Amino acid sequence: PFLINVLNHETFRSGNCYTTFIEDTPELFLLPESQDRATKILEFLGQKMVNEQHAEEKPYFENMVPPKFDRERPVYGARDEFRKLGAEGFTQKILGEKKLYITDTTMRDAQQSLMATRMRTKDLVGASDATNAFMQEAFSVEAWGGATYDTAYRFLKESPWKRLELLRKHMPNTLIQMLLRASNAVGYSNYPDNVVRTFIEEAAKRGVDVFRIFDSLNWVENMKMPIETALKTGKIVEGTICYTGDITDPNETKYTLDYYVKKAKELESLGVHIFTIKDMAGLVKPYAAKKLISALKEELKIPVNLHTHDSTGNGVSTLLMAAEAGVDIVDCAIGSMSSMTSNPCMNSLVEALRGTERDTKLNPDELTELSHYYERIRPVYKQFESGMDAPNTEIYKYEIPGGQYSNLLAQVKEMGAAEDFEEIKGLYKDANQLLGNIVKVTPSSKVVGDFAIFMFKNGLTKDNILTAGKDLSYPDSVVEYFQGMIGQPEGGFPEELQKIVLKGKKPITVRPGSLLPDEDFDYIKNGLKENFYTENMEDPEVLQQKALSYALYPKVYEDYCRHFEAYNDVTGLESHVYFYGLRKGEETVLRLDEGKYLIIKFMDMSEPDEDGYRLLDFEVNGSIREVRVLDKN
Ligand code: 3PY
Ligand code: ZN
Repeated sequence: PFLINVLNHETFRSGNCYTTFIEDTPELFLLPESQDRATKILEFLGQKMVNEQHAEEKPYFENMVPPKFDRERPVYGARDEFRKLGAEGFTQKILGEKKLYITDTTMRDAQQSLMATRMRTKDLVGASDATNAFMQEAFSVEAWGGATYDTAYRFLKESPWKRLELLRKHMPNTLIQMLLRASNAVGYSNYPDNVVRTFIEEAAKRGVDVFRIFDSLNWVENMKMPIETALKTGKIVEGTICYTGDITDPNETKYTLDYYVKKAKELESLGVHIFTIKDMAGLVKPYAAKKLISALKEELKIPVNLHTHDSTGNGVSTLLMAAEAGVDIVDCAIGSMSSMTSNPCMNSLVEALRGTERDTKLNPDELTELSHYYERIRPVYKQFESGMDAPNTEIYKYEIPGGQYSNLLAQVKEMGAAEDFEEIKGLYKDANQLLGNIVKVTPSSKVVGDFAIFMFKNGLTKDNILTAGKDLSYPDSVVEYFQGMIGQPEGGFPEELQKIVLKGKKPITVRPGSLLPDEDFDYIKNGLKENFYTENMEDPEVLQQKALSYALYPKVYEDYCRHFEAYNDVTGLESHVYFYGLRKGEETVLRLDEGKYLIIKFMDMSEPDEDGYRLLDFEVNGSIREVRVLDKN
C-alpha cells in the first residue's frame, strides 16, 4: 500500500519529484486502514464540532504532559510484597507496622466524586508510571470499579477492560484496587449470581488485586457470595460496611457503635483480609473516628481501613484521629484532586504525619509533582464539576454521598429547579426517613435521590405522602427497593408506604440473586458476534469481557458498539479534543495503534446547505480532507 501511495501521488506522477519527496510527503504513510481510521475520526470530530460544541468557544487547554520521575530508580511496591507473602501474609504483616498505609483514590473515587467520573483512560495512564513509582510505600491505588465501568462506555466511549489492562501494564508494582457493589457488581441493581461471579473472576485475572466489597444496605447476606468468590481468586478482599448516622450523637439508636462492631465481626468471620469503614458522605466526625477505630482495633484481628470524604472540611482531621486510634490504612486523593466532594488531601495528611511514628513514608515532593499533573488536566473536566467550592457542614444533616451531590445538583439544574436545591436537599432527608432511615450509597442513594425528586415534582411531603401519594405510580428504583430487589434494609421496610408503592405486588425477603436465572453467556456472545464489530472479538477472553459488559449494561454496551463501528477507537485523542473538538487552525496529533500518526488540523466549516449539511475542511498529514455533517441544531 505504501508503494501504491507513492505511485499514485500527483507529485511523483508529474516527475517533479526530489530526493526529499518521501520525507516531505507524510500522507504516503497513510495506509488504507489508517485512511479509514482517519475518516472515522474526522467524522467523530465533525459531529462534535457541528452538533455539540462551538469550536470558537473552546477555551485554551494544554496537551497532557506526564509527571516527571526517575525511571532508573528501582521500585518495590505493595504488589511485590503481596506476591511474596500472599493475601493473608501481607495484610497480617500490615498489622504489625507503625506506618500509616495509604490508598490513593485519585483514579477512581476522587474523579468520580469531583467530575462525575469523566476522567479518560489517556489521562489516567498519563499519571500511571509516576504513580507506580511514587506510591511504592502506599497500600494501593483505587483505579477501577464503582461508577467508572459504565461511564467509560457511556460517556467516554472506551472499554473499562482496556483501561484495566493499560493501568496493570504501567503500574506493575502497585496493588490495583476496585470498588465492587456486592451483588450489584458495578451496576445499580442485583445481577444473577453467575454474572457477579464471572465478573469478579475476570477482574482478578485482568489485574485487580484488591476487591473492596460493600452492600448498599449493609446487608451481609448480599455480600457473602461475592466475598467467597473474591477470596477464591487469591486476591485481597476488603469486607466493607458503609457509615451512616453519627455514633457520637446520644440520640442515635440505630447506627450505633455496637452496630458497626457487630457488622465488622460478621464480615471478619467470612474470612475477609481487611475491614473497611466506607464513609461515602463524609459523616464520620473526627471524634467519632477515634471512638469507632479504637473499638474496631480492639475487636478485630485484621487491619482496619477508613474511607471518608471531605465535603464538610473535616476529612484530614478525621483521618488524623483515626491514625491516633491505630487505623491501619486510610484513603485519600492527590492534592489537586482532593477535598470537597472528593476524599481528603493526601499531601496534607502526609505532611501532618511526617516525622511522627505514623509517618506514611510517602515523599511530599513526589506528591506535589503528581498534584501538578492533575492540576494541568483538571480544567478540561471543569464542565462536569459539582460546583461545590467550599466545605459544607450541612452534609451532616442531609447525608448526601460525595459522588451523588454533584449528580443531584446537575439533575436539579436540568429540571430548571436550581433555585429549589435547598428544598430538594431537605426532601432527600425526609425521603430517607420515609424509606426507613437507610444507608445511602450506590444504588440505595439513587433510590433516595429519585424519591426526593419525585416528592418535589408531585408536591409531596413526609406529612402528606400516605394520602396525597396514595394513587401515584412511583419511580422504578423506589418500587424495586420496596420489592426487596436490592436487599433488605436494617430494621425492615416501612410497611404502610411499602403497600402504597407496591400496589399489590409481593415483596421478596430472600437474596434477589437466589431468584434471578443465570445469564446465558454463549447466547450473548453469539448475538454480539452477529450484530456488532468491535476490536479483538475473535479473542475468546476479550469476547468474555464484552459479554459481561452486555450482561451488566445491555443498552449502554450496544450504544458503545455502534459508536465504535461508526468512529472506531477515539481513546487516543487528547481529552480537550475529545470533549471540545478543534478550534479553527488548531492542530492535534493522534497516534494510531499501528504506530502511525495523524496530524489533524481543522481549517474551516461551511454554512449549512439546503439539506442542513455542513462541509468541514481538515488537513490530515498535509492533505485536505473534507467531511459532511448534518447540523442537527
Ligand atoms: C460507588 O458505588 O460508585 C461509590 O463510590 C459509592 O460510594
Ligand atoms: Zn467514596
